[in-house]
Amino acid sequence: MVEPELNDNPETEPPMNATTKFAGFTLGLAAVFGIALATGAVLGPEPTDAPAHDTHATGPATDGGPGAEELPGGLLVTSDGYTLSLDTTQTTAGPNAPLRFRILDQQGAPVTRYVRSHDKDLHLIVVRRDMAAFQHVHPVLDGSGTWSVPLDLTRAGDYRVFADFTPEGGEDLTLGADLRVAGAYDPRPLPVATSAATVNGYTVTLDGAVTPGRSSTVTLSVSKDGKPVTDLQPYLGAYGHLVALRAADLAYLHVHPEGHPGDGVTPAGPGITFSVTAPSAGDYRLFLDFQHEGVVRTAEFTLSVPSGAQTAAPTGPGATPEPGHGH
Ligand SMILES: [Cu+2]
Repeated sequence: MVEPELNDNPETEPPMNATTKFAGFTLGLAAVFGIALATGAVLGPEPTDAPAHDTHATGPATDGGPGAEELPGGLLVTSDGYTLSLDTTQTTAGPNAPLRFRILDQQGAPVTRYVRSHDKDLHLIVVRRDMAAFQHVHPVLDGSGTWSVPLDLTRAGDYRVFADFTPEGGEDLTLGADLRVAGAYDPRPLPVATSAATVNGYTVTLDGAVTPGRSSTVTLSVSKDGKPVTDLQPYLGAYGHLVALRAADLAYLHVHPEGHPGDGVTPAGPGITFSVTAPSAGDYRLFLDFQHEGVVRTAEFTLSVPSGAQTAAPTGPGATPEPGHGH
């Protein structure tokens, strides 16, 4: 049993120094905060209908409406008995930061057997929470069930790590976990919604109508130097791989390419078509990986999904971006 030092006892009068001044300041804040909490308790919302409120807050959705639908992917670190376990949840900024993690089963044992999907056993998406940094990488699995991959974490900030996989004998899952990257963080606002994006001399345009809660079709068309690209190369079993995240909470959407290379009907560009289900209205960030001339590039879009059915990207006379508006 260790006797606490005198200075740890708030009842005593220790010599005044920076530490105790700070402690006093903290206590003062706590007192103010405590008052605020007490006031909030008194003035809290709906003080008279507590029973109905409690039932609503904790009960399952039973009306069959949108609330009853399955939760989007990526919001949970544990789902269906599987857990995404990062070896470390905090690291320092750097261009070659090693990430190690495991997928644990219900017994806490690392999963070593997976069902391959889109050419890989596991897809790892790493996104800064403001969407200003994106990586889609494929870690390597060792015999003990530990995945590892180097990440480019040059830019500090809070990141979300998504593991998209199917355990042997299970359903496909996307689990998400937070990764904090220490350093100076300069969060960026979400770019405005556009129907065209440029990357390394390529222009990608977005067309389609996205309806909240329903599978919707979007087509991304690739051109270079003003000419449609018709010789896209297969990447991950398709002519493109699309990741879509809800801006407000980074919900990870289900996206499937339509058709696949070699099926006799799916062209190698310029259009790549996907089925997307947006769980709600709101802003989404889309990241399209496509391969051409041996290089994988990523085109990024902001997509605003309105309430009800409307076109995601304007078509007709209004579709041409106004001169002087960004890219
Ligand atoms: Cu992947």
